[in-house]
Amino acid sequence: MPTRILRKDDVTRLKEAKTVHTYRLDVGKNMKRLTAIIILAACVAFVGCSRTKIVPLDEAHMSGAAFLQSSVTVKAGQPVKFIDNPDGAQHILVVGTNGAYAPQQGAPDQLTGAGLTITPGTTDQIVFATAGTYTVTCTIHPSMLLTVNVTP
Ligand SMILES: [Cu+2]
Repeated sequence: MPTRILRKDDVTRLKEAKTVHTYRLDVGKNMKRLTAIIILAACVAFVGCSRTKIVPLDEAHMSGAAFLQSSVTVKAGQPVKFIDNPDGAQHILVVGTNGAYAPQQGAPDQLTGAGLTITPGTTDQIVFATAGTYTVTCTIHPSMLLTVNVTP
């Protein structure tokens, strides 16, 4: 193998080359880390998006000016859980449609007349004693409608 005496320039160039080489290695490591982070983030995002929240049939969640479910189903004598999410608004629930109370045979007393006032972060359990189909609305937010199916 031929040899030659290195001049000062050559030494500098070699040092620079080594530095560049080391730098490339670091980029390689960082790319692996970055790739791992991206894959991890993608997994987290995927799991987050694909996770389906299973809500029991007897729970009616409210957020903002809406029921998050269109219907609930309970057996006669079992309570419906009206759950006002902490990020929600105050609601006044009555039996009826479009924000107006409409008397209905068998409807729970709490949902008649002035209605049930429910505040964010609270849950009210209302027993439907009589089988039937009821519609619950909110006098503050007339677009809120919930069908309550009460089975015998
Ligand atoms: Cu409301």
